[in-house]
Amino acid sequence: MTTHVDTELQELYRDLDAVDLQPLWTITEQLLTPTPRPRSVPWLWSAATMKPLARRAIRLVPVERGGERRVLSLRNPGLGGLPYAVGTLWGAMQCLGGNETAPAHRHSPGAIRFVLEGEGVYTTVNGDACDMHPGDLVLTPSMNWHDHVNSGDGEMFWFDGLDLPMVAALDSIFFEPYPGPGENQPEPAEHNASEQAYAGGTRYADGAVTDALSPTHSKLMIYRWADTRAQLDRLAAASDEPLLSVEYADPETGASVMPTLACSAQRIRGRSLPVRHTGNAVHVVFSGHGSSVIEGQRFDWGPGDMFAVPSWAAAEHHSDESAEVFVLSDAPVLRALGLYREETLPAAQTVTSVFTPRSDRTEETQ
Ligand code: GTQ
Ligand code: FE2
Repeated sequence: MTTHVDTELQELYRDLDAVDLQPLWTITEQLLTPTPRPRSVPWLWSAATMKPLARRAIRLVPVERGGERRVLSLRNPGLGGLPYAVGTLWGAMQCLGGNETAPAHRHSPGAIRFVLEGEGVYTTVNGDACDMHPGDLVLTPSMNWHDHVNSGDGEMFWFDGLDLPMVAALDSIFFEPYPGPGENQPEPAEHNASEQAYAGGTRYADGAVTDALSPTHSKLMIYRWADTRAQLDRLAAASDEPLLSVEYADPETGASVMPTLACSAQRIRGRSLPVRHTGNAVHVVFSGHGSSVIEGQRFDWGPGDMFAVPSWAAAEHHSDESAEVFVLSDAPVLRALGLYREETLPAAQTVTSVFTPRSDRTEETQ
């Protein structure tokens, strides 16, 4: 039996809807969840899948003004088609063939590059040409001009991470092509000027940087793998922990490398306990093989593989070798806003499924 009140209530909902008003009480439980419900899902993109496709792109797609970059973005299937690795982070594989250049531009999103394979590329960051070698981290902070030049004959592959989804959510995207003359910045006589300026400074924090938000970015534009590895070696010699971590730090302030982005390197030699924390992360395997259990799903990985760990997902990592993994996260933003939370779970997760990476056509037809 429909009462008078029911009819009136239906009329109320209809009239609210017609004037663009939404009653909270019908959506409270969707909005105010007990714990974070990221839309992105744990996911892995394997090097075996990405590299043949990147090579086909090198053959078929020139790098030109307009398209700007030959970049394959990690598109998390949970994000409804958005080209983001996780809700707050862009992650991608970028490649250049021999003697190719990617034109200079600048934009409000900040970016980092972690080099995977190849030699010969330098990224010029506001006039400072930074020579890139495998394992190096290069910063191209917000509104800094940057172009990539492959001065060698071989192809090169690296991981790109950007805060683009965060800057887009804040409706603050700006982009400018380099005004010239020429599509690239002039090549300076001396390369690696920032590296020389900050040589010997403190460039890493054991564990994680915990300072409040720094409104600026590191002026050191390149962190060398030899230095990163030496930091991991030092920690490894002093501890029995299965997972060791160093965070790349601004040599002037000790803060994260950028206001929005934290970069860390991990050494895994055993099995870590599961940890969950707020904030999203993308992991990039540099060396060694291992596996990670994320919310009960096992992801097996090796060099060049990239995987997404969404906010509050329980993640534990394992390697029987001495594996090295680069991690990009949005942790500085969570810390600055008082939203960072972390907990270690007491026991290993039960593995309920094993992730099978999607393979590319080249592999399937082989
Ligand atoms: O290399 O400048 O993956 O502007 C996305 C946007 C790389 C870059 C990306 C970019 C770049
Ligand atoms: Fe860019």
